Amino acid sequence: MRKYSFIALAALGFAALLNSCAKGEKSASSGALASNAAEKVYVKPGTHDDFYAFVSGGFSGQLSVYGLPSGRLFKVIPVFSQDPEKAYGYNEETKPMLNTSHGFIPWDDAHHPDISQTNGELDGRFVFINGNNTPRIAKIDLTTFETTEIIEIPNSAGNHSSSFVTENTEYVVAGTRFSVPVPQRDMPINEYKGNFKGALSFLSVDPEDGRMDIKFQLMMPGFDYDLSHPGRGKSHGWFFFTTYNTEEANSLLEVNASQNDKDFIAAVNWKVIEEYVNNGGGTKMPANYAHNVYDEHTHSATSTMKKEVLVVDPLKVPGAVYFLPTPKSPHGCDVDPSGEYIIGNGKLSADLTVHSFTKMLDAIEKKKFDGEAYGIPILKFEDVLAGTVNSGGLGPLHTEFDGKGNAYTTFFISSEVVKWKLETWEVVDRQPCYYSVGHLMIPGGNSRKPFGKYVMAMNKITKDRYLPTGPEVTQSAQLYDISGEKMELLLDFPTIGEPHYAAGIPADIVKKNSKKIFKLSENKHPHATLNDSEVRIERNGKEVHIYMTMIRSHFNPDNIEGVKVGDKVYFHVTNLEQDYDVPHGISMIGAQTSELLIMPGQTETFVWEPKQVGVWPFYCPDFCSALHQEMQGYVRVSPADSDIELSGTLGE
Ligand code: RUQ
Ligand code: CUA
Repeated sequence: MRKYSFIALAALGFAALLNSCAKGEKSASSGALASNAAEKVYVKPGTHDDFYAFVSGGFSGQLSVYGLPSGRLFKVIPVFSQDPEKAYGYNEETKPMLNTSHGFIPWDDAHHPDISQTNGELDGRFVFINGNNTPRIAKIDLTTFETTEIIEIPNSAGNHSSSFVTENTEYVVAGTRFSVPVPQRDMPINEYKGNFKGALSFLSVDPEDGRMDIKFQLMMPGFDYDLSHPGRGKSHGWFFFTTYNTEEANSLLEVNASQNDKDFIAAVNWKVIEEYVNNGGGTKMPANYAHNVYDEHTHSATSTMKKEVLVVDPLKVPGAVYFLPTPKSPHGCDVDPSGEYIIGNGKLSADLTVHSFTKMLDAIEKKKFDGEAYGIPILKFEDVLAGTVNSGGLGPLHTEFDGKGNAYTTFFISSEVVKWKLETWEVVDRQPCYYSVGHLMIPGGNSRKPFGKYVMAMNKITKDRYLPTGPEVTQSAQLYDISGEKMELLLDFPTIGEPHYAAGIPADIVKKNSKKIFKLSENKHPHATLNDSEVRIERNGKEVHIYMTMIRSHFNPDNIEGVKVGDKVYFHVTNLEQDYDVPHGISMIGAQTSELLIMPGQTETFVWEPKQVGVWPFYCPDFCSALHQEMQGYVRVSPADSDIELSGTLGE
């Protein structure tokens, strides 16, 4: 029976989508005409946007940086994927960033960026983001906008309920989507039920330098853990995770994981577990995972394999975990700025379920349980329910808050953003999205202090919204003004990859800390060439190391002889410039790595393995000065048995 109702719901949803597309077209154009939408997103040439938006790239594995309200793209920060533009993952310095227990993995699926917080407010120091595919959490430093740390998550798979930070960035949290055998082993898949486990990982973040470490993993029943958010204010100390597939099906999940009328939101009291762990609780379990750290002074990354992780059994910590029944395979799990309301969006439902933190504590205190799952107490739905939003939409996914008592929920199937009021649960506005919206973002929307001026919707499908580009068309974001009673669509702009979540922050918090150059005096790269007197070329068997400098508009040296076929040539190149925005690049014909783009004061290395005898040019690929085209040089490559001596010259 259940199966039929699910299919009916999906069909209904499809009809609703078609409907809303047709309706929406009209209201959007009249909306734009009726106001000064263009003016509201116009950022005059030479002036700055009010907000940064860090938008996940989904299957591009990267994070892009946009300005709001203009929707202008400033930078794509390489995180989990190699990037030839910046040589990330290609040069010798950053290759270790992509090391994992599965070897060098130069791709991932990046979903949920979240900005570091102090006292529940955005502090603009770091952005964290998860890699789903080969479970990893990355940290991006917002002084350099570079990825400076990646830690692999063992015992995890499809790292999706990640990476969300607690109120003082005590933890960045990573929950497994797929449950797996822990430890991994060869076993029949159909013995999933009762045997697989779901690890929820709490990564501590050092308050001084931001260094991450897996503090503990909570070993939960074998459900799918979809999304999560921290408690804040009164609920600080708790973390909430949506689950689906509490049926523990292992095949045809679209039917078999939609059997239960309610799945759970898992409420985890991390403070109690932290105390338990600090007092010696938990079990050290053998593991194998990479911890990769980029050092700004050596301009280089190191990768360390870790061999142990601390595992906590929830049943051993009284008061650590409770289940809140939540209808219809909930996806988004969002907490309002006060910390009182926990919203579970049942993606097969039309209504939103809002749980009350106060009621939850009360029910726990009175031990009003409705059974248990694998020993974890289940609270009674009615006892924790704060209210239901009868939305009239279909397929609710994610909710954000404006800090003025309103919440905004996306509906995938009916393709719209719905505005509703906290506490009265009444729907007050709705606007169509083009089309099939997933996440939405209000700057600071996952904090105690949202900046409720704009909401950005991230859409899965664009169809006819842009010029066609063959079968694959862009995905996109849409910006709405939410400063008034009614939301107003202002702008469409294309995104890179599939935008899942985004994190926004007032520009002023970040831009004052943005680094302009790397100081040469602080360059501790082991192969740096800090002035022209250190320029040299050394041979070590078949390895040749060229210690080279660059400054407007030449390389030193620019003529190199004595390299032989079969050599492995390392170019260690230092940019001696100390002015803002004067990078230089170097690219070598036939090099199998990418070019390098080197910032002022920085050193980078690439490897070239010449295969053919000849005189081969290299050049600077970044138009750095009026004489940029003159910034070039040659390497003479002689036969393997040649006895030409290594030499490098400039101006001779
Ligand atoms: S998901 S469209 Cu990967 Cu955050 Cu909800
Ligand atoms: Cu340096 Cu062009």
